[in-house]
Amino acid sequence: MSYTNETAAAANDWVWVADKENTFLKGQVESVSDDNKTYKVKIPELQNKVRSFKANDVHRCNPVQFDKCDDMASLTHLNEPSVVNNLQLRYQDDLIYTYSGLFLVAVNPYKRLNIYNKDFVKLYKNSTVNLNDTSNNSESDDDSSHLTRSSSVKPHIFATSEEAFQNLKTNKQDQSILVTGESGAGKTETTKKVIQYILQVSTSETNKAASICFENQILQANPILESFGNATTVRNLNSSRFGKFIKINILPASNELSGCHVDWYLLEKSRVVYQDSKERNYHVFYQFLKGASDSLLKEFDLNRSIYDYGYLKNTNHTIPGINDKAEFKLLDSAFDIMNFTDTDKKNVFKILAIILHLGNITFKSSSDSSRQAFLEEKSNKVIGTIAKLFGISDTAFKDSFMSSRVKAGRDIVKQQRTSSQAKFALDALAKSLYEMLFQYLVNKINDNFDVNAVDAFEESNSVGILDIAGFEIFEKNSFEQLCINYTNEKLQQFFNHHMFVLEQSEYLKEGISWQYIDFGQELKPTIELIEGSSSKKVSVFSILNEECVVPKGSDRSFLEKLHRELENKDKSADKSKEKFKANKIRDGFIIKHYAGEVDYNVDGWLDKNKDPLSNTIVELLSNSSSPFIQELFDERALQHSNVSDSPVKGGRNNKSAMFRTAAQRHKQELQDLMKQLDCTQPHFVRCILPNTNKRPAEFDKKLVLEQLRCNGVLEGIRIARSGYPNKMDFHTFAEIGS
Ligand code: AOV
Ligand code: MG
Repeated sequence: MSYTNETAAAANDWVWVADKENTFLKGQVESVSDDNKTYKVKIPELQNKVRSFKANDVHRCNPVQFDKCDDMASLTHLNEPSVVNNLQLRYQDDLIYTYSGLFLVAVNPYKRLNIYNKDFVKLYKNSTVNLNDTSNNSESDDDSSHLTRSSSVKPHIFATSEEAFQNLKTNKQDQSILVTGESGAGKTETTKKVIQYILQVSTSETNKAASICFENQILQANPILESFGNATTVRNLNSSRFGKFIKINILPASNELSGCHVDWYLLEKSRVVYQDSKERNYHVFYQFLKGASDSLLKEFDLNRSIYDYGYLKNTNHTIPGINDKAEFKLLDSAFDIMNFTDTDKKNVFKILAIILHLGNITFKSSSDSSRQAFLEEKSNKVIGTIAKLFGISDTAFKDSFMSSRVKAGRDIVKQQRTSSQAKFALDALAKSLYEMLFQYLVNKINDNFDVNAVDAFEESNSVGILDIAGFEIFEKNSFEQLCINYTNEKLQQFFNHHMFVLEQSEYLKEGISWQYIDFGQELKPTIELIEGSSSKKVSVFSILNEECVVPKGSDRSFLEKLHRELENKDKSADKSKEKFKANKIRDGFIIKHYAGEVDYNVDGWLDKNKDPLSNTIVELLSNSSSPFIQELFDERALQHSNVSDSPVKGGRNNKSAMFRTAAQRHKQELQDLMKQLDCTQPHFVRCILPNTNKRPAEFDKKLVLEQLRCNGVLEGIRIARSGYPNKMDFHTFAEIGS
């Protein structure tokens, strides 16, 4: 990538040159061709060999005084190799935090650093400076102060947290800290550090006991969320399989914590029934089986052996450094601190038990062409156990997944399912149950925060911390990747727009006339391609939703329709069509995202988008004799009327308008999130994975460079460089000049 405003190198200059093996190497320019298009460069690391390079692959090195600089925006020569090199030099010295203009870049150290203790909190507390004090802004009609990090303290997540905290207090404005990065890059750890810092600086002196109690509850939400929402993956032993936005409310005048709220997004529910080899199911299943008392397990007809459960037995269940039994104790005490009663806890464990049993119902197929499902002998006992735990009859439960009701003319007839259909119905139930349980837990946590929230005369403001997976480009990309990449596209748009507003206001302050481009607009066509808009009705989501309701809709018909409706055959002026490409060879389509082209494969999208629970099962469970199960499914019944296997009867279940597909739900949740973020002053943290071996002191330049491209750091530099490259207020400039 070449950057505007980057000065060209001349003979004798030190430069970075592209190199396949090393990503880039340092060299000295021997000569430049007359047309400035080719460079001959001598490379010490290659025994002083002289090689030719195209101008685009040659970038100037920075003078040595910029080595390990705190803010990469201050580099004289701002280019990809210089940015990566600076991060690498700092990483070698355990300087894991670096600024890049508005971003705080955090490279995962993969080792415990002694930089988060109380002394560091003290160091960063009150360390911000008021930007408005240093500039002559008397003409500005903006009377709010902007407190920013001080250059006297080193880059740190505490500095970013402090900046947010002080701006909240001074401007009485909500703040947000947006943490993104790939899996294993350190988002969740970073989020915990922000919360730790905010809680430590916001504890009230006047009401200390209550404040400490509330602080403890906020901290204890985490073990619950991690037990149920995290799992061991190849990339991260403690990978969050959901996104979250935690808002901590603070009273600006008294520093007092006044409330907390958790929102969650995109829980990976497929993990409940299927995990790749070397990965695990959600932590809580192992914690529960290893840590629960004998009597509790007996009550739910469970034993301790992980190998006895279909949804767990193929997983690698002992993970170095993770003690499930001890974690169960922590979970249990977190439940107590969050005011879960014994009955609440039992209800939660009951759902886990039901899910484990659901994975043990197995089938045989009839040998004729109907492939009709038959229960294996041992499954009858399991069905009895589940039905008892659910508080419904055995036969009704069995019926709900062994057969479906279909319309035949005017009649509804019962049709036996095949083994794979029956298994699908059970897996769908297990996945939905788990998601409902997760929702229940988050609701309980939030209710508890509400009850304990401080009733104050003064209005509170919040610091919201977003911990959400970054952009993903895998070998095979599915619906989940589209949702996460769409989210990141929106967040990048938010960043670009924010940068535009800030930059614009700088120019206005200085009275500079400048047509600054809103780079947020650049992302609009891709976003519209995915979610549609009032002027663009046909989008990937709209076509997907439509195929989920039309009779005989399938992944294939969805793909054909996508190709038909979105491909830019007529080369129309519709900009969003430029972002779409059909990929007929790989049964998919390509979207040009800001971070790169992603090839999506549509296998299973209709199932992933629909609510897979049948109405029969929802109706059955909403009439359970267990009040807890009834309550869980009552809510669901209200939202449910997807004609998946039978038309919904009248009565309380008939609220068809409320049913939403996964795409509709995510779009709405994201819109709500963006609305909230729009009202905040944002702070941006980009976490970087230094290597894929989870090892300290190992810095893979290529891997880091790819992430900088995907996570908007380099995009941020590009935007910054399209404005004025150096900024100095007029008075300082005049002083230097005189
Ligand atoms: P993630 O949240 O970005 O991945 P985590 O925050 O879980 O990644 O970090 C992964 C692991 O890296 C942690 O378990 C720690 O071992 C280590 N780590 C990260 N940050 C630090 C730090 N500041 N100090 C020490 N160790 C750290 V994912 O949730 O998978 O997208 O879905
Ligand atoms: Mg995480």
